[in-house]
Amino acid sequence: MTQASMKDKAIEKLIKAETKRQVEGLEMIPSENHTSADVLAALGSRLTDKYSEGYPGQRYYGGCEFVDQVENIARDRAKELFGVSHANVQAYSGSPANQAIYFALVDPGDTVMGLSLFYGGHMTHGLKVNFSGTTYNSVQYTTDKDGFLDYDAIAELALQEKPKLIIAGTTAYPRIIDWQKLRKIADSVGAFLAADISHIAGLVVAGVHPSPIGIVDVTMTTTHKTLRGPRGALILANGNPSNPLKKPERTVENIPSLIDRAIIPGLQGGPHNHQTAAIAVALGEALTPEFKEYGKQIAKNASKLADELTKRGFNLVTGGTDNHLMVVDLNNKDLSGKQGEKALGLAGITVNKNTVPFDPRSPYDPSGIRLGTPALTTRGMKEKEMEQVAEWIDQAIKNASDEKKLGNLHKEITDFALKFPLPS
Ligand code: DSN
Repeated sequence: MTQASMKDKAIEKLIKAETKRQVEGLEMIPSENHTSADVLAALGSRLTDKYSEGYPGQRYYGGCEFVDQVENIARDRAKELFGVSHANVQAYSGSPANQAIYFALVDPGDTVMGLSLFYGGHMTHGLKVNFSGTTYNSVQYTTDKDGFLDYDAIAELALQEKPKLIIAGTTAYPRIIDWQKLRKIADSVGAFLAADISHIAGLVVAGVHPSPIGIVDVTMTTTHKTLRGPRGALILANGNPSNPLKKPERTVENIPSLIDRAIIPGLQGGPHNHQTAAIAVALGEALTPEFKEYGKQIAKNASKLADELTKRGFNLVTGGTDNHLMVVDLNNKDLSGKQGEKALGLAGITVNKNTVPFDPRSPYDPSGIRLGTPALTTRGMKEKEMEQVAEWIDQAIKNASDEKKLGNLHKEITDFALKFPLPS
């Protein structure tokens, strides 16, 4: 999409440079994607000018007749897409959405349980330096030595610590999450169970990953990862219709009201209406049969890429992937994750350094890299292209200390990338 000309040349230049970087390279950070032109148009609209604290029909500002309709469309599409009776679409992004879940369901000092960031969880799942680890008594579970969730160990820890809330979700876990097993664990100690499906929401929509809806008490997802929308988040639940004006008791049935009250007045002010409109557009796109095909192709591409990397001697955490991402341990390649990220970046392949389970190295320079296929799949790449991508990753890692060779690879990759335009 061509950018409208801007008066602010300093920022315009940087927007163009970033667009060129995306177009000419391969974006393989698994939490990133390329949005449609309609999503971008909604984000760049006059809706950003409007204040509308409250919810449709219950606002604290005048002039909300159109943004009310926008938010209702976004909520209705979220409900239809995930099969729930209530959706809150106002959280500014994933971390604020998780904050709202804690705010709604537990009190400061209560025990909460989540997967450690260093084993594939998220900061907001109880990291000691995050609000979730400082406000609450956070207990963290890990994976087993091979990187798989160890449900017996999680069950034992839950019995020992008696959390009031278990937040289940991942940012660097390549396997299927067993929601039923987590439900049993939560029930064994009477805890609320929240699912953070930010990474896998698009796969859930496509039927590639089981949905937690109907099993967990509340589900959160960001809208900008495999769901391919703008930055933002959805909080989804079933239960009594929301009454955000009345403080309800903390029961599963009251979760819609508890969440709406946690967002406003609990944590946020005015919703970002341009973002809500863009979320509505993305959810409309996600409701199409083409999106389901897209979600399936993401997983097929990841599986092929994992096989091709394994053939080339790469050591994948858990030995492969069932979803959109993989974590590669670079120890056997005599490179750190930081060195791997840099070498691949110089070749035009963007990934991020990542810890591996029981990583002996620091998170600032861990042993692994994390990569995935959502953005490449959006550009129309399929299994055939994944073979080529694996070969380039191998070449870049083998030549990590040769900047000239990496520069040449970048040129080759750019010629290839230009054949797969971003959405227009
Ligand atoms: N930062 C996101 C990711 O990259 O997975 C999680 O919020």
